[in-house]
Amino acid sequence: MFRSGHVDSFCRDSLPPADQWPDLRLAEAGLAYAERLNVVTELVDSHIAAGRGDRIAILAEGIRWTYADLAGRINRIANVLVRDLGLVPGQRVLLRAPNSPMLVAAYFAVLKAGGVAVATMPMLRARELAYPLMKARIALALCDHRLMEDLEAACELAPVLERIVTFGGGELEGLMDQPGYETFTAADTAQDDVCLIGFTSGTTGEPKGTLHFHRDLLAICDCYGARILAADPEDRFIGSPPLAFTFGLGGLVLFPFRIGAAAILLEKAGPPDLLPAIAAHRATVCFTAPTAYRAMLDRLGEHDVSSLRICVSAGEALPKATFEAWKAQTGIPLMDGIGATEMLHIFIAAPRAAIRPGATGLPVPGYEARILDEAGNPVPDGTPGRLAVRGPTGCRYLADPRQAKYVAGGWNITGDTYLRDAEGYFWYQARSDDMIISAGYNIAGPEVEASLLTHPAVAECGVVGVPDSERGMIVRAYIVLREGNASDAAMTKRLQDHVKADIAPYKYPRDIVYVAGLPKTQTGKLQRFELRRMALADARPAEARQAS
Ligand code: 3UK
Repeated sequence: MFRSGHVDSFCRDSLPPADQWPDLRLAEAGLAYAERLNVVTELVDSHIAAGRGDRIAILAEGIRWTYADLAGRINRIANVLVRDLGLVPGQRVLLRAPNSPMLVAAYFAVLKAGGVAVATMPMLRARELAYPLMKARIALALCDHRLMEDLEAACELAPVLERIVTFGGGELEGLMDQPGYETFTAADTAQDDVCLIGFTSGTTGEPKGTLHFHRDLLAICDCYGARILAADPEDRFIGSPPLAFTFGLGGLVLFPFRIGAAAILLEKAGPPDLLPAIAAHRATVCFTAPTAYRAMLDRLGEHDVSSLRICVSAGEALPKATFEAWKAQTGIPLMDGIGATEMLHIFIAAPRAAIRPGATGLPVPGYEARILDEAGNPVPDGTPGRLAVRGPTGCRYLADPRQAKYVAGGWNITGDTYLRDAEGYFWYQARSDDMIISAGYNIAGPEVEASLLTHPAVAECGVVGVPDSERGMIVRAYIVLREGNASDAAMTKRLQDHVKADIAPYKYPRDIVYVAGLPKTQTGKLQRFELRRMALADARPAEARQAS
């Protein structure tokens, strides 16, 4: 490790023990960064130094900031952080706001001052905010003035938080306006100083804080960004993931800034908001989840999305049916990619010219991936097993024993079951703990979901195993029907026959439950554990009946 520029050593002291680190392979990935590195110098100030200060950096409702405008705001906020709020390098700052220009300026000001950004999902409530506050020992927060209530309530639960400064309502803006605040010298941080803590959405157990270095933010731009996405400076990036989710941070901010392109930031970015925003801003690159692409399909006709040229899907498996429908209606092949908070961004995806519909893709150049059996040995191609990856980024949890579960022998074990085909493409099967074992067969819930989604009556679905006295487990599908379809026995029969004709018949859902909506995480992922819980709750009376 290099000499740290941090004065507050909390993050460095909270890194995992050396023998639990993943291999971080920069040279092998063809990457080399200076020892002293502040990511904001590279992503923002470099454009001004190169005479590109007049290019558009950020577009939002009624806002148009050039790189020079953005750099000015960052400097002013960095001065407030250091001079008025006493921030020292290494100190954590909580950020709480919808995606907006001020959130980006505040985020980058924290990094430029050598602080560590901890962005949080706008929807989090007091109890959920208290956890990162305590875990990351956060004394200072910058918060959108409209979202103060829950953060104030979190203070009661997390007494470490000493100071909240609001923005959007004049408080931070007033402090920024002081004379002498227009310039700020970037903190002299090392390339391997921590600059952000990304908390996982915590589908099981407490959220995990993932530590990432200044250089990691560049590494994802220089691997996935340059080698797979291959956008250009004229592109305008848009999408839905919150910047607190590293999918959003990379896709909506880091990738465009690395190449001097524009970021379009939307405070509301559900499918009904995204389509008109694409049209209004003539967006060219879109980052969102498969569910959002599916939801947009139904309304594509009402908006002009002809400006789009690159569409990235991540967060959940992209079913072939969604790929095909989007291609048919827009002409654009959706670029699937698997990423993880632990890895910071996408590590398996395919370049546009080499997409195999239904497969996630190939390891992003700079990353390696392989499939292991339960004992940790590589399996032959075509055999499902645990996905292991390594590259320039990797998992370093903030003081967490679960580190030993995610990293083994220098490889990151993502918790996904995958298979690699003879041509080296990686095919998603399921989360490793979501495999359904029914009458001795291994059934991957997502494969049954992908099949159901090819039926025109199905809008959304989630498939889980339900305990069954005869088969151990049976496959149950929770289905949201498209408008105008009746949820009756005839529909159930039609859907079951459809799956039986489409994939191996033993995989068909023996049980179908119609619902109005599916439980989702704040990052938009289906909560299969919640479906399993619902299934168990229904199953109990039946078992009780059998017992009596
Ligand atoms: C699942 C996928 C199949 C997979 C993320 C892009 O999703 C992101 O990070 P999370 O930590 O979740 C990681 C887990 O999500 N997953 C993500 N993408 C895919 N499964 N196909 C995909 N294309 O289980 C993975 O282990 O929330 C995605 C960039 C940054 C991210 N943080």
